[in-house]
Amino acid sequence: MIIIIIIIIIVCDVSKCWKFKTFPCAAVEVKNELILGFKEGSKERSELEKALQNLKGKTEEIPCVIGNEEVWTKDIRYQLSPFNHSHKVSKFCYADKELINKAIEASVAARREWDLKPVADRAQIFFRAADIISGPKRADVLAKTMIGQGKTVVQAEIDAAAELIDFFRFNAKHAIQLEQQQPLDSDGSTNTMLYRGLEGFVAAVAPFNFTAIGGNLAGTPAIMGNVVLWKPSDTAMSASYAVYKILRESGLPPSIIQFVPADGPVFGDTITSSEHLAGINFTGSVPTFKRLWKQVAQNLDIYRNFPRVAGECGGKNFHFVHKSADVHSVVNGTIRSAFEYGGQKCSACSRMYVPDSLWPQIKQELLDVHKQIKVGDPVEDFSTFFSAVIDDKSFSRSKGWLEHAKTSPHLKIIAGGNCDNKKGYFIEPTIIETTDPQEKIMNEEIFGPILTVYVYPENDYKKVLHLIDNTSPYALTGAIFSQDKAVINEAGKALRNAAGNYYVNDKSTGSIVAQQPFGGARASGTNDKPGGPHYVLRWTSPQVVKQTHVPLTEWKYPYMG
Ligand SMILES: *[C@@H]1O[C@H](CO)[C@@H](O)[C@H](O)[C@H]1NC(C)=O
Ligand SMILES: *[C@@H]1O[C@H](CO)[C@@H](O)[C@H](O)[C@H]1NC(C)=O
Ligand SMILES: *[C@@H]1O[C@H](CO)[C@@H](O)[C@H](O)[C@H]1NC(C)=O
Ligand SMILES: *[C@H]1O[C@H](CO)[C@@H](O)[C@H](O)[C@H]1NC(C)=O
Repeated sequence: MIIIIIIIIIVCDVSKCWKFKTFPCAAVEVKNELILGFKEGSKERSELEKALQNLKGKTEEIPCVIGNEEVWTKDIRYQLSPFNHSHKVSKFCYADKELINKAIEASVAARREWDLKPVADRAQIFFRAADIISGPKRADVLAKTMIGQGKTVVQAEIDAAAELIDFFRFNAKHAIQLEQQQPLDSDGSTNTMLYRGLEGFVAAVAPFNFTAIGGNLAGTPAIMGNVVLWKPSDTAMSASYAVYKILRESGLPPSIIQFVPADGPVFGDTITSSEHLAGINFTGSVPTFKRLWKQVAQNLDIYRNFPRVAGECGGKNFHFVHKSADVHSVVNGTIRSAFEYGGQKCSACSRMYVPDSLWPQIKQELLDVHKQIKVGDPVEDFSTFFSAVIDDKSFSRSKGWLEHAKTSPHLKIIAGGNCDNKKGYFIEPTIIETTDPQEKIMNEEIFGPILTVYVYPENDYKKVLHLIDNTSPYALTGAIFSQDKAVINEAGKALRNAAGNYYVNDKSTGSIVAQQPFGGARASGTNDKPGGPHYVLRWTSPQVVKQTHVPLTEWKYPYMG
């Protein structure tokens, strides 16, 4: 009993809790969602198989949702299944400028009431949505992520179930806990920090590669009292709409999140021309992010507030191998990091540095594993390791890199190298060796299943650390493999600015909400670390209220006497 009371005091500083009536605030206990195994014969597997079967050959119709109204425009688009592009997964429409402006008006009109709701009430909606995804809708969201975005069972599970559920639960918890961070009181007066939403709307521009990111981009600002225009990715439409509907089913009022599929530039131009733009939460490419930021700068005079511009862009993530490394970890970690989800994660390893002494062994093991990697249809065959890349644009980009590798004098393909888009957008897992560590394949983002290795003279490792830091404009993730403590220390210092998420003896991917909050600096983005407690602060504009409870009795100061 005593222990419980002490915990309550520590967790929520009781006096403030009473003051803000959020008691019992210590009750918010959140754990990471368990990742299910989907073994043959398990309940989750049979539910998933049923959900996949239900979607087979079907085309879902997805409208724009503005306020409470489903709207169709004439600009019709289709989402294709990456591994079977003759399957139209969804039919949707682009909102035009006028409709986007309508969405802005509806949002702004709904803002005040939403922002005045107690945070605990808003958070409840997201806890409920997390429970629905964790339970009755898990299979549906997973199946849509698999068929629509080409994910395997496990990749869909860690994204559309585990990560999304974690984002909703932890961000709701962080939002509630933030209320407990309050300023000091003084004799005769009390001070209160009100965590207001931003005055205006937040635009959320989501990528295709994580169903969870779409939900978080739109959801987290809403938990904090903001209204949001969500532009889902064309190639993640079906899973995004499922998440949107779950949020509504969980009690999210209309107009808090507007579901606005749109052409990127039309969306960007329209939101940045509104005086009500209060923030942009973006995930996508560097050029698109820079374009948005420049538009904001150009329109600065029209805004009521300085819009907050936050973005996560790409990466050119490295694995650095020291001669003291455990070779099995290097091989297993690199295969997963470089090839899971076809390398379409911003954290995927795409450049590796290996000492010449270890290269023969590492190369042999990489080639052995490479032979076992199954690429194909993740629905027909659950043992598929990864599937097709997302669309024809992505396919052409990877194909271009394979052609480059075949013609560049510094590059040699040692495994894979082929591609085929007859049925789906398939790229073989490809391993390339480079003799030039500054070859452009070592510094530009690829976003496909292509890994390039530079073999260095074992004793030059200090130079190589410097090289890693200076090769690419990105600084998202990176890993070092070494059993030598001094080297681990030294590398940590040399690579301090080379990655926002840095791994020692682990692969460069796989961050988990609340364990490894995620993000990088340099060209990789604004490093706001979604998945951590700081993240919610980006979406609030606090107001401090000082209230004095005694009369003001003087206007003169003592020194004047
Ligand atoms: C691919 O999609 C088409 C159109 O929905 C369908 O007829 C065909 O059976 C699918 N192929 C496979 C292998 O699922
Ligand atoms: C990968 O890890 C497994 C243990 O899970 C080990 O048996 C295997 O040898 C490793 N593979 C390689 C190529 O090192
Ligand atoms: C997802 O893909 C986009 C490109 O569309 C990329 O910019 C982003 O970094 C990726 N995010 C993650 C978490 O993989
Ligand atoms: C916006 O949300 C995405 C997805 O969670 C995240 O990657 C990005 O860093 C966010 N921006 C901010 C301000 O946190």
